[in-house]
Amino acid sequence: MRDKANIVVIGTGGTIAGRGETSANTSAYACSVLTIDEILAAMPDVSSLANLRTEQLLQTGSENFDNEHLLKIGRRVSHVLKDDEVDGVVLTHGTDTLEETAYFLHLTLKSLKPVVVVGAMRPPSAMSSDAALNLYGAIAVAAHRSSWARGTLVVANDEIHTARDVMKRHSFKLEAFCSPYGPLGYVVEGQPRFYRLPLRDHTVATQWTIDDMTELAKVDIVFGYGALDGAAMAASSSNTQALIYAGTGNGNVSQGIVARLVEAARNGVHVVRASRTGNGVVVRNGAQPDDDYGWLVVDDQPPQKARILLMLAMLSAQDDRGALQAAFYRY
Ligand code: DAS
Repeated sequence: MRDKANIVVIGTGGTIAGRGETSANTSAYACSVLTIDEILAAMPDVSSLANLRTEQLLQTGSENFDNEHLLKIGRRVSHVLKDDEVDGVVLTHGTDTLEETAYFLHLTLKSLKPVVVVGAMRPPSAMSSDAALNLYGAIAVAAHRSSWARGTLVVANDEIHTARDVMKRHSFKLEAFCSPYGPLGYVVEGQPRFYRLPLRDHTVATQWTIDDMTELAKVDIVFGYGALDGAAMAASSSNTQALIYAGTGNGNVSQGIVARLVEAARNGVHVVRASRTGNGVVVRNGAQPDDDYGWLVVDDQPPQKARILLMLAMLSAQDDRGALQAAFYRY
């Protein structure tokens, strides 16, 4: 037994690595300029939580993260977790797409060790920045025995969320992250307190292993609205292998688009009805005859998480629409 856990903190940029010209710059600042070592140097108390090792994997805003970034992050985290001397990983990340990377890790890592993804809404230079406390909380969670076998976690604003559910739901407030069924727990005075657990399969219980992946399918998201026409839809998805249609309400599809999506499905493009509300389930064969059209529906996954899940499901069930549909109900 070690006296303190060995935690690797991997930096990728984002607001948590940002710097404003003045302390009043809470929303306008340069993103991804501080290294992970510079961020931690301003947090002397953190060394009481764990033995830390750092790595700078990337240095860019998460709005830029494509499939290659996901694979690169996943492979690196997986490699680090295989070291017997490592007890957990903290990944610092921009907040914009943090929920997607965290969900990708949640579904593809094969380890029971804690992995915590963390960002900040205000850079360390801003008044009332959440950067240091979020990172402190993330390290505290990663270092604690009670965080093992929980899947990938996200720490924000004193809360611990499961990567499956967490979403960024505000563009600038500190309480930007929430989960539709609530957080799993809190971080209180540098200690995690868990109150519930994710039920859906993750990490060691999934069929995907990051180490085996070289490429992910091209899956696009189309944002639905009443006046959406075929040209606008074509502009937001080209040469795609699958489409997540972020429909209104319960995954409703505007009349002018139905024939296009039916044709797409007939031509081998997977079409998934999701909801642009970001919450709730989409009922199969409810608003649309999905069986007749060859379409899929999400369970409760918002469009951006449905995209991640479908890219993975297509690795194991490329053209098997029954198996792809089952993935939405399992994960
Ligand atoms: N630039 C954004 C990002 O990297 C903002 C942030 O980190 O909050 O996601």
